[in-house]
Amino acid sequence: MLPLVRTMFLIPSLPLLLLSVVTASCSETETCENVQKTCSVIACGSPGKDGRDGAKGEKGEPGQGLRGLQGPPGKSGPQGSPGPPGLPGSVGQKGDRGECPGHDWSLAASEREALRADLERMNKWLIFSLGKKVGQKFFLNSGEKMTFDRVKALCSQFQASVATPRNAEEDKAIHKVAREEAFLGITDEDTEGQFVDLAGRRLTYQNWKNGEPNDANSGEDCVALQSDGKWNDVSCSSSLFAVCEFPAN
Ligand code: MAN
Ligand code: CA
Ligand code: CA
Repeated sequence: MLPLVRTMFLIPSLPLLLLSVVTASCSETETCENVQKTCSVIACGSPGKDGRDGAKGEKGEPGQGLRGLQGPPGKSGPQGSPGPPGLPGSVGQKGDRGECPGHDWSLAASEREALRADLERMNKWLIFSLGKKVGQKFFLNSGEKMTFDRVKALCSQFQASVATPRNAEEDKAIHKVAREEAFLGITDEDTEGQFVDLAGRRLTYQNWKNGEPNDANSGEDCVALQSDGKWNDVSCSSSLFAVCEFPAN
């Protein structure tokens, strides 16, 4: 190749001249020959400018080195929107009595007597229309039929107890108030066949119908005062009128 370049050098056209300048400058070196074997366009001589960057390579495989330490926790996020309102709280205690400065709340004796008389009259109306008073007891019928457990709960809700006759007079009064069948505050739930009041005391008075109590179907531990005025043991899950007894003066 070198003799060819020398021959071409004799013909002085510009491209050839350039090529020959390039080739001549390295013509005696082995390096240049090696370069020309691998890249025919490379011009020998002083190194050319850096080429443009190549296309971006494919993403590499994940590294094999040890995992770094966990970084510190990130900043807390923005505050969330407020939740729905909570359930209402329980009713608070009764407040102190209010004061009315300058007002005299004391009643004259005649006013107190008028009030007492009013209350007594109204109490009579109440007993006349709703219930029956015997001695220190006032019997009232709620007018609803329910199971024995519910009668107990209803009476205690009003600081009363399930009607429990201690004598014939109370028994008659409950019978009047009951209208139809009503539960009495008497059971043999604890010991079969042994009827006691709800405080567990022995009965002072009984008014069983003939043949009762019979614990029919082995499931009668409560007592009903029937329409005929007699007692019958019945299932506590029967639905009967609720008659409560209230302390009265
Ligand atoms: C009949 C009698 C009673 C019993 C009731 C139950 O009237 O056996 O003793 O309590 O049935 O429904
Ligand atoms: Ca029984
Ligand atoms: Ca019975």
